[in-house]
Amino acid sequence: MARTPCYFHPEQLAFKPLYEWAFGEKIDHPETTARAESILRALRGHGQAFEVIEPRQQPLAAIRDAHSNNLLTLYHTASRMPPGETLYPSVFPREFIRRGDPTNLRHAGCFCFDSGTPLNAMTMEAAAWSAACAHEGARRLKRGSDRLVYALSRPPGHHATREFFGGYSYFNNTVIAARYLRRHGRVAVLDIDFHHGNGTQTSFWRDDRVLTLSLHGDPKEYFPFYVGFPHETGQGRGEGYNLNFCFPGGTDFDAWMAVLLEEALPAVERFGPDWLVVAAGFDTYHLDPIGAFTFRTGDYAVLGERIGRLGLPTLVVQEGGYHSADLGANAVSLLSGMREHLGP
Ligand code: OKP
Ligand code: ZN
Repeated sequence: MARTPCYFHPEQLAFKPLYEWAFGEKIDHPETTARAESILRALRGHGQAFEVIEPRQQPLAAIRDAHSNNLLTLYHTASRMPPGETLYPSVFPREFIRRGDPTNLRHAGCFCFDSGTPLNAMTMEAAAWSAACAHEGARRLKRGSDRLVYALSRPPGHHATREFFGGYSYFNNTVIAARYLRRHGRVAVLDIDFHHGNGTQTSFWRDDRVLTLSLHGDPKEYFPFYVGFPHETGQGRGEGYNLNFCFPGGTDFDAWMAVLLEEALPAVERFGPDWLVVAAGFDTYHLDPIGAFTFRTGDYAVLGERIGRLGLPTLVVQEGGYHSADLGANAVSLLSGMREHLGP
């Protein structure tokens, strides 16, 4: 019985953000290596259903297509930092935002939008391998022998825009995968992370071949604060091809699921995509330290089953989820639900 291919590269664990400045408060950084380790353990524990595969190469051309030269140059500059040193952008010069020098790390704030996304010598390696998972996952899906593929991308990506990193995101793994699949048909991107996928929305803002949908905590209250509202529907040819669904803190699975079933999934079906990319965050979990919804482990299986019922070839790209201990179980729950329809 065929197993679901799951992409992960061990170098993704070489990057360890230690702390975050959150509104002036120094907190332990939520985006730890323990997250990926929890998922790996769970996948390997269900070895009859999942096969962990190392991506073979960093997709540098695809990364360059999705991101500015400056962003790559900045990460390369950071690669030469002394090991053990970390840079937190803290000067964000609005007036000189277009005049940043990416070979000067003190200018990092020109390419970044928040203070919680550090740079060090390993950032580039880990982020490039994280993108590789999504890119090779997309290529594997395109081959046609699997209807479900999982990219264990970490660090996450959905907040990164073409020119700006932030929200723990360096390269937008979901965008890189969707851009690859777009060459072979129409793509729907469904973002189920607790946070709005602003980088993904921005990247396909004027695109009518990629439908972007995001269900998330109301940006009035939650990161990224400035973007992710329902009136943002795209522009030009892309008008009508971006959908945002906002929920207040405390939202439970049933209320969220009602909107998915009545609005989001029908919109996907009307669009009629050839490919589905799910930006899968598990910070909707009731024990998550950042998110504010109350989903349970079993809920993700129900969610996976409903998404799988669309019958579309599906790439799941890992995004957030910060309750490391249960993260693996939650990811396996979602994927197992999807396998009911997209399995072998
Ligand atoms: C990433 B993902 C200010 C606080 C910012 C950022 C949350 C990023 C979530 N430094 N908190 O969508 O799971
Ligand atoms: Zn999130």
